[in-house]
Amino acid sequence: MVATPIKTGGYGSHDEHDDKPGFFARWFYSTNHKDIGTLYLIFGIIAGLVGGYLSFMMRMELAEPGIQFFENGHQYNVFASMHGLIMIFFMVMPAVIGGFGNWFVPIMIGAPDMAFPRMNNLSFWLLPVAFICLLVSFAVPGSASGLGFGGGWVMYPPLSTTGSPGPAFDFIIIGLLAAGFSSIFGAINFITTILNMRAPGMTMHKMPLFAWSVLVTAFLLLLALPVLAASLFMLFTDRIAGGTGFFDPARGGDPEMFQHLFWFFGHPEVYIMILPAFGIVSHVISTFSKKPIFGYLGMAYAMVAIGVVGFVVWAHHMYTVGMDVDLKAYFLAATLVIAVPTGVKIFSWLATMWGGSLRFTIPMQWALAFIFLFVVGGVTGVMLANAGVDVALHDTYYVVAHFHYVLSMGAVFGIFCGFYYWFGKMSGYLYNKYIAAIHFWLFFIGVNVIFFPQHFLGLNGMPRRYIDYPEEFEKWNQVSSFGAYITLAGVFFFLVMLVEAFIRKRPAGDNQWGEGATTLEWTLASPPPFHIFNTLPRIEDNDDGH
Ligand code: HAS
Ligand code: CU
Repeated sequence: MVATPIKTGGYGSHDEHDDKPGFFARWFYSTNHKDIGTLYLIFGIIAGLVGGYLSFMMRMELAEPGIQFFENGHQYNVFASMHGLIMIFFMVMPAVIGGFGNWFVPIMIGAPDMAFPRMNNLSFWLLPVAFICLLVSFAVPGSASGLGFGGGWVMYPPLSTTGSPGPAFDFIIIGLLAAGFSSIFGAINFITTILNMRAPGMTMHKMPLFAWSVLVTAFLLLLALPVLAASLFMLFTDRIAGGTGFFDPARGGDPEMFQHLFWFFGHPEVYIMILPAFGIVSHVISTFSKKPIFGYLGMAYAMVAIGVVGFVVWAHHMYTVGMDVDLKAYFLAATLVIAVPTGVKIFSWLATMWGGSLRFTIPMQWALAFIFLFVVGGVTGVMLANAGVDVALHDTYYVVAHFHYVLSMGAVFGIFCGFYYWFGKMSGYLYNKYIAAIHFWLFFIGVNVIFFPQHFLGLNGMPRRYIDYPEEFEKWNQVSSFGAYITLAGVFFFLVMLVEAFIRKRPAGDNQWGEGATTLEWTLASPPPFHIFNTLPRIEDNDDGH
């Protein structure tokens, strides 16, 4: 008699003959850093499509003066607010930290997995819950003007207290608290893993720069997110019946305090989004220059410096609240200081390429575009840091242009750079480089056409967060909206690239980036522990005559 396999309970459908988990167990109970990383990336892509849809609708609306198809200004503001929150908390952060961080930090430092694999699972699964809360908020009453919360991603009171009495904002509070705890748990996990689980020989000063970037980011998360959680909770107690009045001047509170609390989180948050991209770009630049990264230690400590100084510059977002001129002078000076370590990074990337044998592969194109566009966004940041200038530019499209150059073209280009660089490693397949090139060029042209004209709009005084504008702003708005269509086509080709690669299933092999590069990609940013690699790569010139 042949024994029929018995399905045991517990973790579900284990096959009798190997311990490969079934689909549900593999993806829902997962404690494997690679599987969790994959989940984060898929989640980030989905959230990115939702956030992208919201932005596309806004650009359609702003393509000409007058109100096109939104019900009213409130609905537009709901789209703007949710676009910001979704892109930040559900697209960029999950992709760079949860996705690439989970996938590659343990591998790079020679650890078997993350330190707390089950907490890792919790970190991920809090996110879909949080995301659902945000989506629900679209559909429930916000203010007298309609459904949803339209007070901006910065959630300033009184727009987020008496201005939005409906449950829409409560859902956002719950959602962001969940997302915040997800990040805090993730940060604890990364810090513990990196500090305690490095392979023998992998000293801090040998650690690949991507791991360094995630370590610094994790400290920023650990110190900044609790402040966001606290301020959200204070909003919550202000809102509920007989509220606390923390931010209500009529009850002795101070709405400006919310801004301080928010930006104490909010400014480090922008570096949370960009530092992992710095790490990714460092690997890609050195791999495709066939040279070790220039100034390895300087690169690592520049990130540490950005992280530290990033905590003491927050009020450059608040120059117009009427702060004391001495205080403005301090925040101005402190903010400018950040351009120094950032410059160290930019010039080290250039020095890495200098004299290298460059290969303009798809990830390298994203990396080069990253450097160029991030510098554009960086220098407009330096202009905004000047308190006197910012009084004119605050809350105009100039600020929108600035932060999209560092985010839509900084953080997002960093994400695509890493995605194409590691795609073969993660999926095992090769992508079609022609489709990928179309994706890159449509995206590169598209985002520049969207956001470059917004500098002009801002300098001419067009305020942000409005559904309508006077006719004088029409020309550049039309151009900007046209850029959104180009970018949308780029997104389409990204999806085509994914589908094609997974249908064709061309094996990537061990050597996707050519002779030496497979080992180079792990080691150029630092010397590796000998037992992870059989041979150390020889650094040599390309054979194609360069
Ligand atoms: Fe920013 C607003 C200043 C970097 C994201 N930023 C925002 C907002 C976001 C954001 C999302 O001081 C809007 C939030 C909102 O909704 O209201 N930002 C800076 C400065 C830097 C900077 C000085 N930002 C970022 C990064 C972000 C980001 C990175 C996300 C990824 N930002 C501001 C200010 C505001 C602001 C004001 C408030 C505006 C307002 O009114 O609301 C720096 O970290 C940038 C450093 C990088 C560089 C480029 C490379 C450096 C080189 C070295 C030489 C450069 C020199 C400078 C000597 C500087 C190559 C030359 C100066 C020239 C002008 C040519
Ligand atoms: Cu800032």
